[in-house]
Amino acid sequence: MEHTWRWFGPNDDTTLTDIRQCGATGVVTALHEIPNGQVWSVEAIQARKELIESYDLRWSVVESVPVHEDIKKRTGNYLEYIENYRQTLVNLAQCGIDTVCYNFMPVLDWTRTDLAYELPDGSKALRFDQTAFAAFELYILERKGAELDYSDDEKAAAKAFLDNATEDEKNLLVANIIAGLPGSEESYTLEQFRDKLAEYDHIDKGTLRQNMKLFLEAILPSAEQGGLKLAVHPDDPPRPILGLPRIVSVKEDVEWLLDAVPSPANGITLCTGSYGVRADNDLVDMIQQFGDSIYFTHLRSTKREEVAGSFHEAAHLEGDVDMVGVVSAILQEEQKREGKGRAIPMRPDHGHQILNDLAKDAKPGYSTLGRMKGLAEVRGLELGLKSLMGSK
Ligand code: DNO
Ligand code: MN
Repeated sequence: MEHTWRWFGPNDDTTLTDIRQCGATGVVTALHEIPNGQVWSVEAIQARKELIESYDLRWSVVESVPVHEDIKKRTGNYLEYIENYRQTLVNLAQCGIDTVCYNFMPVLDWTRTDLAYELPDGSKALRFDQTAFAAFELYILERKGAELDYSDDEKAAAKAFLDNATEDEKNLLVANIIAGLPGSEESYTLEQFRDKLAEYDHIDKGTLRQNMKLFLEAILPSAEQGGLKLAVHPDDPPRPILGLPRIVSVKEDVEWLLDAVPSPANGITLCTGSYGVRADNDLVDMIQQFGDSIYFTHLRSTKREEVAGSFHEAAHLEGDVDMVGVVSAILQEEQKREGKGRAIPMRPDHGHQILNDLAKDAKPGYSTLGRMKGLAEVRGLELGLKSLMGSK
């Protein structure tokens, strides 16, 4: 595996020097300063690449080139945005970058309700509390039709949650959901959020799939020509929320995707923390099945809670993800590729807020020390497994 680290650019508190010291050799980043939908110029890409290389690191993966909402809905300026996306891919390829992560989640990127969930040892984790989310959806957002998705017991629990919450807690819950987590391109007020959701009223799963297929058909030939691999990130959490369709959540979705637009440029990001929230996603099985279409991995674990749909982020080698099984399946896939292509880039994805980072205003999920711990643990696991497998 190639050990990489997500870096949010020159303003990130975690510096490129820190990243090297944490044990990564590759950087995962994006030109976050360029507004969603605009072309990334060769000059801008090249300058960022040279900066990274001047620290003896490599720009391993672009995460993400964001997909404009108009493309997902096929409304407004979608044709122009698709063309800009294609041009950005051509420019990235020209600069020698070969892997691009993206996602196709409507309106929101990843979603959590609690960004400072205290664990028994005093560290903090990110959490998705389904009851809090229901409270938001049913009684704060008051989305039409949402009540249909909930049982009477769930509604009562959501109501009780809200009755017990202070104004500050309610405001924080709303902000956590709609203000945009690190890496999200969008951030909304409650009013804007209602409008954005309404724009999807006529878009169901089938339509969203069709829109994704048409988008990929338009960009994949250029990606393929430039030797680029696209790696779609799964929905997080991996299920429909807020009445929005979600189409990259389970194994069948990936089967559909790879089948709908066959191309060596059409691949996936195996994010174990996202897919792993569902007990019916067998990660080892997915790695074996999608093997040569996996171009990037996010390794972390989650712990499902008692209330269905609720989970929090666990330490990298704990929780529900069988990390030993996952890493050994990835290493077996790499063995199969022997000689062809490069090591599969992995990043520790999120980490807990621990030690000195607890006193800092760290980006949710992206504090330095928690990710350093996660990377170190996964690297140790990898080294041990490799030695058992008799490979280097
Ligand atoms: C969260 C991330 C997501 C992911 C995007 C990929 O930490 O895994 O923000 O980067 O969804 O496009
Ligand atoms: Mn991820």
